[in-house]
Amino acid sequence: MTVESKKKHDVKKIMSQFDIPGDFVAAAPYGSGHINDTYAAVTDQGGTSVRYIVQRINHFVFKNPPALMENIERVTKHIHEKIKNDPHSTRHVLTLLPTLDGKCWFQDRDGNYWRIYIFVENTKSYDVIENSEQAFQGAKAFGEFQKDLVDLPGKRLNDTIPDFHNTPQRFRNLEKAVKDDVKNRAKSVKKEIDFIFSRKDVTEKLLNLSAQGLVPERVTHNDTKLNNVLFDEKTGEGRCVIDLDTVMPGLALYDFGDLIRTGTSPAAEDERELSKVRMQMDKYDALVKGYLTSAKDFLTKSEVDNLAFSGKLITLEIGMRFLTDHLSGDVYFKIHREGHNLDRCRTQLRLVECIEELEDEMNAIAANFRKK
Ligand code: ADP
Ligand code: GN1
Ligand code: MG
Repeated sequence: MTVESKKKHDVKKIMSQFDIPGDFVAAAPYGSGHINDTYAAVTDQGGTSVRYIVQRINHFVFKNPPALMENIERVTKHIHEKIKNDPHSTRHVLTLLPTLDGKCWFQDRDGNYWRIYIFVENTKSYDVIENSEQAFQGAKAFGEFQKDLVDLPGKRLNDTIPDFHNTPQRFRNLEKAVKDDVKNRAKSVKKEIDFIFSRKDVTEKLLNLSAQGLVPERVTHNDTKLNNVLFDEKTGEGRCVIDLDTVMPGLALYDFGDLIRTGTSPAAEDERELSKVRMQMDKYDALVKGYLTSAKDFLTKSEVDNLAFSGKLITLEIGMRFLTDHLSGDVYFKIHREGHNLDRCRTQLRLVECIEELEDEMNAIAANFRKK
């Protein structure tokens, strides 16, 4: 957790730099993201309350916020253009508010970068999935998001975090954290370290397929945990994909893998009772169905063949990242208690085991959908 993230921010002053009508009423921290500082801010616009999402971009994590905002501006404009005749378009894709001088971000005197989005009202996001329909809708929304970006014109998007899903690199980062052991914690997590180190081959498979040209680079979201999609409160439809900081060149399977990681177990990411972590096959089935509903026309055979594997890969990768952060003294992910990153790591590793137990069955489900 960075020191800046503990500071209180003057959201009213930040908002005064943006072209927003009405009067500021109040602002409060919002959501359960691990990275940015997010506020919901209320304005009074002629007697009507209108809310906005005001976010401080974590520039410890994202080293070049203007390059990141350039990506988000291009991507959101592109999708807005596609659905411009939809009267509810601002419910389906994020909408950035301009600053007084026409930019989409503002830098304050302390060097913090800020952006403001229209608040998508009457929606919900779920940290833990409740039913198969949500799994289906969430996966369909992320598949559609990838599909919308297949024809994004212009230059390659900026890499907002280089090597973000380079799993072998994440493995090496863990090896280094174990070696450095700055907090003297490695001894107490030997079991977790051994679990990961014995799965080195898993970390290399996707990049090998990519090097062979079997899985292509695409524009992907790269952080598709299910609380990064907003569901319509009334219809349950999952339509507005949020948290676009990591939208950049990537592999489609990174996105599907994170859907498996976050959409199949009934346990919270930081659950301490590991027996609650389970692979629920009905949710997995719904994820495959939802994702392929949107994505089957552009995916290659190798991508579809590796849908189940991607869940094991990404769950192991995020487990490695939580363990690396635990060993490094909790410098990256926001934590809310001692050992929080270790608890998060343990749920991931348990889910990897569950996937390994059911991998053949999971592969059969994906293969079955491919035939349809
Ligand atoms: P982080 O990178 O920290 O996860 P997010 O962009 O995901 O930040 O935002 C944190 C939370 O704020 C989300 O999980 C969601 O609940 C809420 N949120 C973000 N953007 C919007 C929006 N435009 N409308 C409504 N809620 C939003
Ligand atoms: C972070 O930003 P948020 O909370 O949606 C992280 C993801 C991890 C996730 C684990 C930029 O996502 O990569 O998978 O936590 N985002 C970044 O919950 O590192
Ligand atoms: Mg988020």
